[in-house]
Formats: sequence, structure tokens, C-alpha cells
Amino acid sequence: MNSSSVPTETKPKAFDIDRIRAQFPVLHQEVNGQQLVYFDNAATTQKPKVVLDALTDYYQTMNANIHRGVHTLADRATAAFEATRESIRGFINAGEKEEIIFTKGTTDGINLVASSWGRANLQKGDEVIISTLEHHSNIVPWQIICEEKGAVIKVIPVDDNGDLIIEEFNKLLSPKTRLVSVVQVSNALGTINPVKEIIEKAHNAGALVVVDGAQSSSHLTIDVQALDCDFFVFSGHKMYGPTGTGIVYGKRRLLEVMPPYQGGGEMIKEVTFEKTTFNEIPYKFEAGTPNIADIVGLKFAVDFINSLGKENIIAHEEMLLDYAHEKLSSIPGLRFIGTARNKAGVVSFVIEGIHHFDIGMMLDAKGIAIRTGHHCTQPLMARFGIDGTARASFSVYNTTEEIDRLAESLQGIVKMMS
Ligand code: 7TS
Repeated sequence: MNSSSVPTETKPKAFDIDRIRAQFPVLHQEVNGQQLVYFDNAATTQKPKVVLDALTDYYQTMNANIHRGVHTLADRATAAFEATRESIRGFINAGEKEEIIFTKGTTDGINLVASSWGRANLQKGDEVIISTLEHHSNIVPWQIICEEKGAVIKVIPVDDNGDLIIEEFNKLLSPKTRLVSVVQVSNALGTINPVKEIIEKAHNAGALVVVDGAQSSSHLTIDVQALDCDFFVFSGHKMYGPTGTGIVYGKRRLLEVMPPYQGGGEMIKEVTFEKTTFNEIPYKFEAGTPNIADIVGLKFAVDFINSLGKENIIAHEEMLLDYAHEKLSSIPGLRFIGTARNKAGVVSFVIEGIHHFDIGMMLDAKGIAIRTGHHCTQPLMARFGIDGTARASFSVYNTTEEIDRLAESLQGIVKMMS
């Protein structure tokens, strides 16, 4: 069937940016006397009203501790919490909801995998491969566990565009490789890594793969079964959900034999002073009272994304990225850091003679929020011989008019500083 024969009602709806922006109360304010432009989405996204309302509704109608109460509110809270687990399962197409573990965020999730899987499986001389693009949270947990176990970290290099050099990855893989942990979308450069290829190659070498999905979950369509990754770790707060929410997806057969990450309530079957038996997955990894309200709110963020359609979000962000590259390339002295073949909506740049911190401060004075610094990727910055960049990262509610304001403001800053 060609597109002209598709009935009107089944065609994708036009992307109504005004309707989308209307759902984000925080965007409708002035900062330093100017209409706010929020371009720090890679750090955390803003939250739509449905998520804000869900938090209030949770506290007003069902607040209780979960899984352990016999009363009605406890049942309601438990049902709402578990509904998010099912919603996240669908969002990343995991096979079972028991494979979804709630954490505080990506950092917490990678620490869970490194600490639990790493402690049980890594031995002296084993190798863990990461990449130059990694956020500190996908470097430091591996350094800690590798040091403890006498294992060795190997690093996939990047080329001058910020693309991983896959031939070097091929060379690093060996029978000693136990695990590969790579980011799917770089927070600092926007590079989209070929994780499916990396996973296939790692599996052929007998290694497991962790994917850091912190930046990809809201910008790409995620299918953990199609990817065949062993673990997929991401943050709810970077996909329109509340802060303090994160997810570890892990394959059931791996999670079942991994030791607990933390001990305490909820994660046990039976405790005596002599011996404790542990709960089933996912509860084995969710010790103590979790972040119930925010996890409940996270489901509404997933619903929000689904209501727009991932393909529409991706198309909008690609359009913004192309527009920003075109607009910003005319700024005198501006150099993009990160020009990978495949990029998500992140534009990192430096401007000759102006420190990135000053760029950030001067843009803030004009109501424009960007991120400056090393973006928790110091080894990557060192690779490019810089100590940081100015970074604009886009989201579903950003517009080309906002990019025009960024470009005009940068023009003004360059003129003023020259
Ligand atoms: N991995 C990547 C790729 C990230 O971008 C981040 C956060 C993390 C892991 C850690 O996630 P968290 O939710 O535990 O903090 N990135 C950023 C950023 O780019 N600016 O602030 C946080």
C-alpha cells in the first residue's frame, strides 16, 4: 500500500509543538528577563504536567509502603508501582517484567551490575572493555571492581569525529574479555554507537555486554531482545520522568544467579541470624523502601513518550540537530566537538578565545540554559585535547526559533569578546 492510499486517520499525526510545550509548565517562565530556552536535556529533561500530577495524585490518594501491607492503600501503591515495571518492560521490549529492576538512576544501575555481577564473576587477569566515550559512571564502577579483582580495563579509542574505531575493538576482544560495557549515545558528543554490532562481536568472543542507555532511551527506539544485550541501564529522569528513578534490565538467567547488591528488607525470603535466603528477582535487587512515588510517576512519562510516538520524536530531534549544525557553523571561531556519522540531538562546541564556562554564563544571562564543562567524560575531553565544551542538547519541546536565539546570542558574545 503506498502512502497516498493510507486512510487519513492511520497517518501519523502532525507534530504539534505548541501542544507539546503547553504540557511543560516549567518552560513558560522568564529567566533573567527573557523567555527561558532549556537546552540542558542531556543532564535531565523537564517533566510534563501528567507526570507532575501523578506525583501529587500518588501522595493524595495512595501513599503507603509497597509489597508488605494488608491494607487498601498498600495494595493501590503496590499496583501502581508494579504497573510502571510492566510499562518499562514494554518500553524496551524486555521479555518479562521480572527482568526490570528499579534503581536511583544509571549510575546506581551500573554500580549494581559491576558490584554484583563483577564481584561474582571477574577474576585476576580478566578483561573488561569500555570506550573512550564513556561517562564517568561507566568507568569508575569498573575501575573499582577490576582493582579489587585484579582484572584489567581496555578502552576502545575514538577517531577525530568521535566515532568508535571498531577495528580497534575487534583487536581488543580476546578469550580474556569477560564483559563489554558501552554507551549507546554519548552525552558529550551525541555519537550513536553501533551497539548491535558490538554486542554480536562480544558474544562471539564469549563476553557479556552492558549498554549504558542513559542518553538513548528517550531518543532512540529500544528493543533489548533485538539488541540481545545482557544488561541495559538507563535513567527515568532523562526521559521526562522524575529524578531518582533508573532501571536495570538484565537477562533472567543472569539476574537469577547474581548475588544481591544491597542487603535489607524486601530482598529476603527468610532471615535468621545464621543464614538468610534471598527473594526472587527483581525484588532480590530492590532492598529497602524504593522511590515509590517517583517510580509511579515514571509510567506517565512512558505514556507521554508513547502518545507522541518515538518515530515522531526522533524525526523532530534530527531536524533540530541538522538545523543547529547549520546555524552554529556560521559563528566565527566555533568548532564542533563530535561530528560522528550517526548523531543524536547533542551539539558540543568550543569557541576560540572564549572559555566554555563564560559562554554558559553569558547565555544564561540571556535566558538560555546549556551545559558547560567536561560532562563527566574527562578521558574523552583529554582525547580531544580540551578541558570541556559548551553543550546544547535537544528534546521534544525544543524549537528552531530557540536555536535561532542560541545562534544570535552566540554571534553577540563573539562580537563582544573580540
Ligand atoms: N551515562 C550517561 C551516558 C549519561 O549521560 C549520564 C548522565 C549517566 C550515565 C549518569 O546518569 P545518572 O542519571 O545516574 O546521573 N549524564 C549527564 C550529563 O550529560 N549531564 O549531567 C548528567
